[in-house]
Amino acid sequence: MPDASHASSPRQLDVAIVGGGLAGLYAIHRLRKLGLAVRAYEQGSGVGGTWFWNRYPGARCDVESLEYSYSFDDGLQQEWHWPERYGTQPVILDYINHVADRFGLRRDVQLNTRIASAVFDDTANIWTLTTRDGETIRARYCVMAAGNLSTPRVPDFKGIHDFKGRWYHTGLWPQEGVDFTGLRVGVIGTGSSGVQMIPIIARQAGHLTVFQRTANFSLPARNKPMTPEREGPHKANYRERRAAAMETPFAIGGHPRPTRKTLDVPADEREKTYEAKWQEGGSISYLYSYTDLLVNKEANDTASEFVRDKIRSIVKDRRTAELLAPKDHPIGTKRLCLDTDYYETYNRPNVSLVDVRTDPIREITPDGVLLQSGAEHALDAIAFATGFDAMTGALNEIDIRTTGGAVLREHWAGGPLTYLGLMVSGFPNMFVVTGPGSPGVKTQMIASIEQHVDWIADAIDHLGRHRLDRIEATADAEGEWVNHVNEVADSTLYPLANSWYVGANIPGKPRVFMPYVGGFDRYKKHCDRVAADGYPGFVLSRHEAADAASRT
Ligand code: N01
Repeated sequence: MPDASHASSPRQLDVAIVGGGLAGLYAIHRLRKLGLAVRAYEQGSGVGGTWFWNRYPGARCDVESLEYSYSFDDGLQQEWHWPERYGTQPVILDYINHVADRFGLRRDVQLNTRIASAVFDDTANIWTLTTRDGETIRARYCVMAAGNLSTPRVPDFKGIHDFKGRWYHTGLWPQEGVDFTGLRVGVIGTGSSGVQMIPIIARQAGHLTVFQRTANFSLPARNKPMTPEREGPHKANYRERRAAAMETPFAIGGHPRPTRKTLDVPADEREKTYEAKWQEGGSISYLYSYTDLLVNKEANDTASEFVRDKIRSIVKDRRTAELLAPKDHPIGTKRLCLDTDYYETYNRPNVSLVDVRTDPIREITPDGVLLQSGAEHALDAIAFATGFDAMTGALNEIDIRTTGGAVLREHWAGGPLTYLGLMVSGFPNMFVVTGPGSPGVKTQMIASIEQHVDWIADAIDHLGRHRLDRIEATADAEGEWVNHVNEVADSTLYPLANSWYVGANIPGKPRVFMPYVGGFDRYKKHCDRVAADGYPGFVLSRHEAADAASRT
């Protein structure tokens, strides 16, 4: 029920921020420094976004923690100690809470609050946001920091609500955790979440059945404790390292750029390189073996086949190994998974792999999973690792419109349209952090968050200093940018994969390649140039109503 007490006194802000994850928190910090009244609205009962919700067993970042952390404050990055090469979900959530406390951000975060609608009044030049509880907020600017992988999706399986056991989704994992000891457990989905979770659940469960529709490439993470020898030199040159990361396509430093094309290198030398990278662990290093792995199919085949052979050498049952060896997409064109003992897990006597590509799931029965063939797998619990309505899901769940008649869901009906991934034509003063059309999800995400929030803060500051109060992307600039994003994607192997990058995991979602894959370095330079040149592609103006008000 709407709470009528809110209705009479809308909160007045300079900037309303939707989301209290890594992006929303940094936006509070950065925009507050401009003297603006800001507030973030977060649907969770704590800050942290992705790292608040994704508490499934084994959840861990696949970018090294010395990279995957905020860079905006040197004191913060010097004092925080990461205990391992890759942060676990609890450690990353601790870090985010530490940041919230250290910079006094909590006072500007409103938890347990879901934004239901955001309406821009073209005449008054004001956004009005309404929460699910009926509170209204009025703000000059709106920053959508709602996340790219924040709308969990469980497939619409018939019978799911009659299942007698318990079921879970990785992105909505219970805070108190789940004890699978001795149970017959099914995991549906083998993307990054499934691949991280499966080895841990296998150690607890009586029996684990993995339902795989598409095999994914996974590389060993080779996680290990942080050592002073690793941490000390990194922190001694932190600023230089961060700056160097900005000059790379993935915004991740520490990996020398490749210089040679794959097929220019003799096969035996290539094998040695792939082997060294496999032993080193991590995905960037492997994809950085040669310059052309993501643009030349023949080159990519050599890297893909190396990993398929590794899978065949680890997994003892030949049929299982062949099912696990991906053959439908080039390596790296879907998000590469990082794992600890994923393939080894299939050698356990209590783990079985079921191919639901050839024999799809027909329905969930009260007792388990029923396949089209009639085979039934009896289960006590099901863990859905079936992913998210990525990149557009969170914004499309909010009713975003203008009094002039623009409706975001309609504008994006054929796929998301943005200029630079930062703004949408027809929706003035609404910024999107790391949205579709930006490289965010293809990079070290916190670097992309900082780059976007800094750009947004600079734009708002620029408006204020020029006595302007309205910025809007033009339809032409948006169209040209969307074409550019597509052209860049089409020059790579990415479109060969059915991935969430193209919305393939959501039935009926328009198939559009959403991230910008031209590289963080190129993208950042372009955004910087746009700002330095006075924001071509945007219309900046002083709103007439504000003008009139200032004259009276
Ligand atoms: O989701 P996904 P995710 N029947 O979409 C399957 C980030 N992340 O949560 O490929 C059967 O990748 C689906 O099959 P298919 C990271 O960016 C990061 O794992 O559509 N199966 C697929 O196997 C990642 O890419 C980290 O054929 C069905 C799986 O479910 C992103 O989040 C950790 C099905 C979904 O895989 C999403 O990863 C975790 C159906 N009806 C996540 N529907 C780290 O930092 C879907 N599937 C390590």
